[in-house]
Amino acid sequence: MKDYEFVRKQDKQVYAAIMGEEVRESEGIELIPSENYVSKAVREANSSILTNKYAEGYPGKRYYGGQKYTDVVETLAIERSKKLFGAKYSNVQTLGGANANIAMYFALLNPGDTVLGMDLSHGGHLTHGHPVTYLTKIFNFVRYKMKDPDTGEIDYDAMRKVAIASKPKIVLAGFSAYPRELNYAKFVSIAREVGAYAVMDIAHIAGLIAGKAAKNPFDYGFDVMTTTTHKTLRGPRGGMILTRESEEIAKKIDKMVFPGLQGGPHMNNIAAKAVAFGEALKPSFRTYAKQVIKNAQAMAKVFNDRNIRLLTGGTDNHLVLADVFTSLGIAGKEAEMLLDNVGITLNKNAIADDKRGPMDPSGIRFGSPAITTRKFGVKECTRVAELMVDSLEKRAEPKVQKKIREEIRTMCKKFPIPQSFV
Ligand code: DSN
Repeated sequence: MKDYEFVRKQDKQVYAAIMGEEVRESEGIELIPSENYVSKAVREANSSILTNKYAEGYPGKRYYGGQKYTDVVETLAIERSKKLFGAKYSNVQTLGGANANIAMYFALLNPGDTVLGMDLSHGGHLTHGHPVTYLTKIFNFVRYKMKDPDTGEIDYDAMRKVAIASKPKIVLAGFSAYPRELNYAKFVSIAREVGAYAVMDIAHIAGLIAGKAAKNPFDYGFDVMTTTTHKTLRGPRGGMILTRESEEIAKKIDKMVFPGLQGGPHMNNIAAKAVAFGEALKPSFRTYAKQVIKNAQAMAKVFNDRNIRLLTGGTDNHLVLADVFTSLGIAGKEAEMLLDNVGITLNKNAIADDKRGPMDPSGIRFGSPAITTRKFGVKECTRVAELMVDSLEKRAEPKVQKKIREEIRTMCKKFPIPQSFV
């Protein structure tokens, strides 16, 4: 039976959209740093019959009968994730990264409590306290920043002063647009000094941590880590909350996820998480994680060599943030569109203290997780970055753009999306 055979016969409109996405993903270069390609095994588990089952509760403690197999898959996901991250407890039921952060806040805080998190234009995430979120009506968010956006070092002295003055209950590390590794020991020491929990949102770099290519915040004493499962970790769309060792914290988190905030867990998705975590435990995943960083650094080098300003000067992880407005006079939105036209997908992004608005920022954000899954190495990533800069610099030359589009199509054909990683 061919893939999507039943959808094809039954619903032509949905089938056409799925097929369109298949072509888009295989003929273009995916550089959005929060995206990746999952294995066929993950997709099969995700579309499995387990979607039919209600399983409120946790393994061995469900509200409804018929849980023989749901308990198997959830226990596998829990045990594998604990092993991957060195955690004593894991909750694999959160539906996404935002949900994981919301559950973590509600588990650890009372209304009115303070969270010290990364300034959003310096790389933090919406759920770290952006005024558009409902969270800011309930909790008080205060900020730390980079000392210098050209080196990326966090201003730990200022951060400590804010912590002492505002007495946060959570010191939150983590980001969605920050290319450097943090000084985890400093975070933990500030959290301990003010009696706060040290929490890290590892969504972007979870795969790098699991693949031992980046430091593990738990090794420095962080109490809790929240994450998505679909970015560098290369699992299905979803979230997870890991607790290093406190049973008291883990119990609060479990109770908050269910029944506090969610209903029946998506057991098909949890089965797919278990499969992905099984893949991440294999030695080949460590090779992948290291290559992700090498590839991002190769792309950053091209931008540096061509004198395009990079926030923090380069990257230690999977993503690069370029100030294309200052260097090339192109707004991030226009750069995103120009590159989309040649078959490269990335996103516009605010840069630190961006003078332009958030909907029309100065920067672009791109990264290597998806193309590394596709087996691009340093040579190919260097070429992709050269083509990006060429395309932006020669934006008024349609013939050049056409040639770049053709070269990208040829590269994509040479590196088909793999079905299996083990
Ligand atoms: N949308 C994700 C990202 O691209 O970083 C974060 O939620």
